Amino acid sequence: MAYELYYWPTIQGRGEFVRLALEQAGAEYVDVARGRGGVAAMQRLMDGGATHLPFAPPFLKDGDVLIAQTANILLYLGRRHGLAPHDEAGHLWAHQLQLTIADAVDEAHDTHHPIASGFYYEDQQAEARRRAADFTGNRIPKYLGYFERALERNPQGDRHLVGRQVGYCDLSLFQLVAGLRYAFPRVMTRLERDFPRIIALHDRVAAEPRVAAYLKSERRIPFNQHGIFRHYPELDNPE
Ligand SMILES: N[C@@H](CCC(=O)N[C@@H](CS)C(=O)NCC(=O)O)C(=O)O
Repeated sequence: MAYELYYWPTIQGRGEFVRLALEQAGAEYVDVARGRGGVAAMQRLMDGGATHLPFAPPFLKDGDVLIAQTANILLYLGRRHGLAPHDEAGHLWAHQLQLTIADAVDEAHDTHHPIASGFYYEDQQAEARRRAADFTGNRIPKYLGYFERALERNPQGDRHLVGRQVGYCDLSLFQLVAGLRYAFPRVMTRLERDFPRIIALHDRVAAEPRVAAYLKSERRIPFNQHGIFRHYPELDNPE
């Protein structure tokens, strides 16, 4: 039976981390809200149509199993599709890395919405500038420095974050880099030379046959100004 992925239909957002795992696994899935069911089908589950109620998308339905929270979904898929180690320590390490990527994604979002998601960007622009200056000056280097070290210390080689084959953390790190490049191109141009292992991993993931086919397909919608990663030139502070 095909997985059902529920996510907002017009943005990559957090759904993209799940899509990349499904695509790399070669798993059959239906992107429900992009299809005939639309957002209404997604809303129905959140409004009480499910026992294990999701708070927010993305969520994944596998028959009777309904799972929300991006890192939790990837924990589930990782085990089933060989995208994470099976032993407990390796499995938890992959989950830890994924939760850290999730933190970085939250902070990337907060650069353009530092006060509240419900307010317009224009009504929090001054705070956004301050937040983005800190994110680009301190937080991106700290997060990327951490993942660079994690790659360097992988006992099975620096081509992957965990183990010796492409896993869901590698796919997510690829997506984090892609998002940061879209949102902060000038900052990233300046920073990337400090993180050669991450950039090499990004390029290898993009060249994985299933990922490459996905990136060229219509299923991969472009980054846009409604997603988590948004490009506001005034926030792309290269200093
Ligand atoms: N921690 C959750 C965050 C989920 C989340 O914030 N989803 C967004 C879309 S990317 C949403 O629709 N949020 C609605 C809300 O928070 O009210 C995850 O990683 O899945």
